[in-house]
Amino acid sequence: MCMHVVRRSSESLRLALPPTSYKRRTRESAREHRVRSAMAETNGLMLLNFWPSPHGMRCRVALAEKGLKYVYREEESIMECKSRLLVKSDPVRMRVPVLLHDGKPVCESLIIVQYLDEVWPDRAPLLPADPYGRAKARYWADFIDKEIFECGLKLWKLEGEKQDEARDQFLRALKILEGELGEKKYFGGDTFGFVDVTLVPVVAWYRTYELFGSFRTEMHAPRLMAWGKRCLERESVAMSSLPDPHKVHQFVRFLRNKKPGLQPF
Ligand SMILES: N[C@@H](CCC(=O)N[C@@H](CS)C(=O)NCC(=O)O)C(=O)O
Repeated sequence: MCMHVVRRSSESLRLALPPTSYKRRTRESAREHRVRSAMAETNGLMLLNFWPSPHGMRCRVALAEKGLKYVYREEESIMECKSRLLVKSDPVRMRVPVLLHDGKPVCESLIIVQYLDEVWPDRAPLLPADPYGRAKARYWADFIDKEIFECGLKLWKLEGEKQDEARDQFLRALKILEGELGEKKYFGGDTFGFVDVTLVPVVAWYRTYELFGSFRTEMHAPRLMAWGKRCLERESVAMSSLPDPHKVHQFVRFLRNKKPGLQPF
């Protein structure tokens, strides 16, 4: 019955449209159909991302930790223009990552990770159960955002004294994080948690930070390096979620060399 209705409606569509628009329409509806069936298998989840984004990597690791399937959509030319879906989903900042859940957008990586943890609290919980533990985890996540990833941008976007200042700030932050990790296996203790998810994209970015900032992380933060290796052994973090550090460096080098007024690197 249903099949019949579909066939009849597509036939009348074919009769009503000139041949080229008919083909375009059917191609579009085939694509929409593929997306709809993929969405049905994926808890209604879709991630808009750009592969080198450390913020997007967090979301991918959190989704993998929770064993959630999702539709992945790459914003291929985010530097030049944004897709209509991204503009509609985050009209204020138009930045990735954005998680769509049943079509509703959730923006900002740390908010996305916390949202996933609230909707699927029983699958690999990421935030501690007690309010004080949660407050502490959020404090460290905020520290990592500002002192590692925001400061990391300055390592490749700046030169001279300003870059030196950024390097000092970055290395100081690594030392502080070494202290916070201490002898623990993960920031979350024995279990991989919210702070680990927040910081782990640094593993794909170390090489870039080191080459632009002229330092060796190993010399300043050996415990963090060991932590990074432990994280990489997790299925959720293994290269399906984190890109090749060499590829990240090549990409950043390309961006930097396009910036006017800076020495090519
Ligand atoms: N605080 C945001 C940062 C997101 C962000 O900076 N996204 C970058 C990619 S890493 C972006 O979309 N840049 C494009 C633009 O700003 O136009 C988060 O945690 O999600």
